[in-house]
Amino acid sequence: MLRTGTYTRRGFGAILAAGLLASGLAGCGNSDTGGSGGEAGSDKIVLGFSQVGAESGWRTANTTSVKEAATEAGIELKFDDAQQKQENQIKAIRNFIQQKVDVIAFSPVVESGWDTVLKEAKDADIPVILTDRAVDSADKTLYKTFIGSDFVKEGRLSGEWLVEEKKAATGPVNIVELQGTTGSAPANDRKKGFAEAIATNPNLKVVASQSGDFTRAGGKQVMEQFLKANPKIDVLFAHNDDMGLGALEAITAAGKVPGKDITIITIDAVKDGMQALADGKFNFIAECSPLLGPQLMDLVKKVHAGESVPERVETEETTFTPEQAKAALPTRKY
Ligand code: GZL
Repeated sequence: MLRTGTYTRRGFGAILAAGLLASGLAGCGNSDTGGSGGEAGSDKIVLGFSQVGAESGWRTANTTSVKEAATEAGIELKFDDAQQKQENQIKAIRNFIQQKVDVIAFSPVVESGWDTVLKEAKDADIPVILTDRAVDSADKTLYKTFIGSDFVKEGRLSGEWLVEEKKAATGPVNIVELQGTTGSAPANDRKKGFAEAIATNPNLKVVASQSGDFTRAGGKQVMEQFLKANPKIDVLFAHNDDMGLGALEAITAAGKVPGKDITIITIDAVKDGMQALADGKFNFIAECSPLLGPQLMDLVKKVHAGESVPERVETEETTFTPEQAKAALPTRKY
């Protein structure tokens, strides 16, 4: 069953269109990108958006940003929550094609397996924008642009901070790693960037690495296993705040002090993560901004108008220590 919500009353538009057609007053309706052009008589762009799910604080903030920006931009949004299942995203994209939306945007839950459905969108002359996560398709003509973060850099910044933090260590520093969703671009790339950075210090060793699927529950469950199997854990590197927050429960239940007995590094910088950092339970966060909505809507308008857009639009990001988190929290948008 498809979880699709339309953020304007399309049914009302159909009745209006029938009335206008009967009276010969109907507007043009169809856009020049093979789309429906929104409600009859309006030149609203119709955007079909397939979201990964609602697995983390980051995702919730990203969904809010997309919905608010669509309203602000006067774009009719058809939104689908795929509950972290690729088959649901593929169904949603096919549904958008059938409805002849003007533009499709989506955050691919995993990197692979998109070529067929993206070819169907291309054949239907509906442009596609990748947001947040990337795909590994060799054919770059299957989408117009990508907007999001450099995940390798986020992993590298996390590793570089740890190298500096542990440079005085004379013996092994055992690291456990909570990976994001298996096969997803952020999980693959953050792991890569972190591993490259810590390779400069042979004392730093990842002794266990497993997916917690970007959720708090997953982070807690896998951290419990790590603690049982590894007598000496010095560092936790979690690919997002939510898995780190779940791991906090397991660490304290095991009688250890997070931020002191175990150094904790995470990525995202959502409010709950920043609070844990300010409280000294986390030690470092690399930011990954979910506020992609406004830039996405600008790209949607340009792509719909047939204007050229950059191949890749990267978001500005930074990193935080506990002191920086305390200063940033009062004005944090997400
Ligand atoms: C990153 C995004 C990741 C976040 C997680 O851009 O895809 O997915 O880091 C989220 O919190 O679940």
